[in-house]
Amino acid sequence: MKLTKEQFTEDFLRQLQQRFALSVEDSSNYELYMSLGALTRAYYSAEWKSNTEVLKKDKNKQAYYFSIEFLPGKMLKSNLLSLGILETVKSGLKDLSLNLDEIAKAEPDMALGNGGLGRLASCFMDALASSNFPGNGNGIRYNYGLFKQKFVDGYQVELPDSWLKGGNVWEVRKENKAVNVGFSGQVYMVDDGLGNLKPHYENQQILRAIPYDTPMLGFENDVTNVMRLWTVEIPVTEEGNYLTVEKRRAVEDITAVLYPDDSNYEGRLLRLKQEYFFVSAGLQSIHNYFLSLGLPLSQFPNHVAIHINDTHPALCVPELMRLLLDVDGLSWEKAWDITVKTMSYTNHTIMQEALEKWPTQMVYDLLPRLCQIIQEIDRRFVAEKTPQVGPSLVHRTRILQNDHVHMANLAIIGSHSTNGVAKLHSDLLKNVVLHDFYLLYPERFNNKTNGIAIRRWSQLANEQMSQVLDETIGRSWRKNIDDLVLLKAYQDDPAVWEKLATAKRANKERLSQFIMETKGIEVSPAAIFDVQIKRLHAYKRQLMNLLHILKLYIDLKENPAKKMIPRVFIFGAKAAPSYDYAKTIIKCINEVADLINGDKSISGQIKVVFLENYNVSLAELIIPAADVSEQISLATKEASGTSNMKLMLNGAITVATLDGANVEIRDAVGSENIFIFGLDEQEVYGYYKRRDYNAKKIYDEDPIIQKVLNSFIDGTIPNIQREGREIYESLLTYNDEYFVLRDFAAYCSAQEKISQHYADRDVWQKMSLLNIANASQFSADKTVTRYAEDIWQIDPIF
Ligand code: 26W
Repeated sequence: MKLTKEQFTEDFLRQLQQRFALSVEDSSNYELYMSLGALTRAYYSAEWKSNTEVLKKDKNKQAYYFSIEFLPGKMLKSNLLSLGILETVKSGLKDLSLNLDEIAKAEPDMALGNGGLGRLASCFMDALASSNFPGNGNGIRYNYGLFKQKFVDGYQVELPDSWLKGGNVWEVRKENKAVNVGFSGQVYMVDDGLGNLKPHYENQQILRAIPYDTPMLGFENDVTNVMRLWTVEIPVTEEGNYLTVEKRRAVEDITAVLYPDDSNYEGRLLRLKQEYFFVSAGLQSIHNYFLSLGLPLSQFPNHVAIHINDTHPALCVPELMRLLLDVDGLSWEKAWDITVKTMSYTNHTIMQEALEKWPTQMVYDLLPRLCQIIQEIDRRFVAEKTPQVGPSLVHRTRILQNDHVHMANLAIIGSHSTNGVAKLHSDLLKNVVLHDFYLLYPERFNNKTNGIAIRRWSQLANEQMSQVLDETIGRSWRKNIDDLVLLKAYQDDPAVWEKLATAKRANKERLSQFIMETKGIEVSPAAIFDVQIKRLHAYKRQLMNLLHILKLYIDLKENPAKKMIPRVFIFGAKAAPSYDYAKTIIKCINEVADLINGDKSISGQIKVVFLENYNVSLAELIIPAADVSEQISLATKEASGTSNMKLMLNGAITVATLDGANVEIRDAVGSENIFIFGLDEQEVYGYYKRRDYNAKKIYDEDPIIQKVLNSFIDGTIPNIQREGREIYESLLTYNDEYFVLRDFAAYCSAQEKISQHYADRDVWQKMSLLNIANASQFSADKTVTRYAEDIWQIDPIF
């Protein structure tokens, strides 16, 4: 949009007065933020309206991304960037002696997600709009987002995230689009007098689902899609509807809190309620919209694509069947054909403990009609497939097994596409994890490597680097991300290396200051900033990072004259509140940090910083300052990873196992510009097959590992009597589930190589430059375009 600075300041001052009756001098950052947000909303409202109208008139096919998590972070600056007015607003505010970054801090992070899966959903929302696709989100408006993390005595403590308490400028409540969602009771099929069986419900609990729409703006293209999030309310009925406090609470609980588990399935009734609630509300609203277009139902899949983001929304399959059967009166065959053509599914993890399976009885009690439909889908699947492929394959792939509903099976059988999120991961799905389904439906399997919203992770997060890029290759990369490759032409240009190094240094200084302010730890921006930021999980092996830190520390203690290139090890990670082992690792990292940071004898050559409350905003601060990107999961365990892509884009060099998208990052940058180490997929499966992994033997034969592990139980690290023992036992008594000890030596030598390379500034800068230059292939714009073309069959329309 076009906006002069003068127009902006005038609009802004008016907003401030109208909203809060305040002048700039008397306003808090929060008031300034709310006014700026409201003004931004006003700036995009016309285009939002016209987009909605165009879609309704042209009846274009739209995609709906059903996800139980979205993790957008802050939206003020990204909306201003998309509108093309970020610079104007910045300088307009400056004229008023205000600072946009300070004002933006008043916005709470919208953290309705745990980690990779939720952040990916938000990167996709950005990419869909920016690539002109009509694609919308559908999810839950949790009153409380992911918990806030605090450390008390080195332990993680969780605090509630009441992000809505100050109001949310971006959302719009759509009362007239509310729908009813029914739970429990009994259902009977009754003849409607015309020979059709219709469900008759008794004692059903009816709840109201209210949508809140948040526009998702495309980058400088006037596109606004919608992320629709649902909140539960108690319906007001004509005869009145008095509920006790307890009953009210039970209802409101449905959209009260985000479950903080990112990989551990727990069969909790409330979670199942959440899943059905947003699935049913979303599908009903899509169904209503479709009916309003006046098209025959057979056309449904030509106008609607529904994406099931992991299994949490897999009830989309039986719920769409229910609408087509019970509301529209279609035959089973027609309804099934439409459903399969409409649905597609992404798998995000191979971790067995994350696979959802609900007790059939629980599904029956909560969702009796849906359970009938699931049973019928299962019955027909068995009847159709058994003659084709025999009973044992059918037995392994059917939806109902051992009195449980297997959600992945439901999602695969009820959709036309199943994809993994990186090449390696998709191959594992085909060949190992979902091999039986691959035998049944080979044509349904495909790969869609994850991607990131490049604009947020460069233009917004890293202004310093973006400016160097502008000066070097021109500004076109800001819109055409592929133009980042133009940077390759400068790979041997010391002047460009120098500029990029200066930008990195400025970002490191900014982070150092933050570390000083929040943790009181002094770190030198001249040190290597070595970063591991992701959820805390045993398979991600933060523990291996810690063991390496201890090795370096022990080395320095034993050889006081030794000089190393100083390193700052930076961690950001939340543990699921019920995940004891992950919390143990947090405590150990914190104690090691205290020990090392306080030890004057090593002259500050190592510092360890565990930043609290890792979230999107903190990622935006850490990533631009990183030199080294730790991607060290056990091969086969990390489906893709996406922080690996963000760090690469910001010029960090990756130390990685051949896991997830690391493999494709290596292919993109070349083996000489990444540090690969450790077991590969074949070797990991070799150990599983032979069952001959022996951690104790590795320990017995390696004096360094002995020293490092003994430090956990011999008092070297203070205050971890219980935790140190737990770690020690997990590795030696319980045989080191994620092969940390097996990969440790290779990891240490990769780390040594990193130090050597860093010592040669030119070598390092060139590697860093090539990482930036090759990052565009991981743009979410490309990823969603592949989804649009191969899976959803939607066209760019705006
Ligand atoms: C039932 C509990 C539960 C909740 C969330 C199980 C599993 C999940 C997610 C699927 C976990 C997740 O976030 N997976 C991550 O997805 C990212 C986006 O595709 C990948 O980059 C990560 O590798 C993967 O761990």
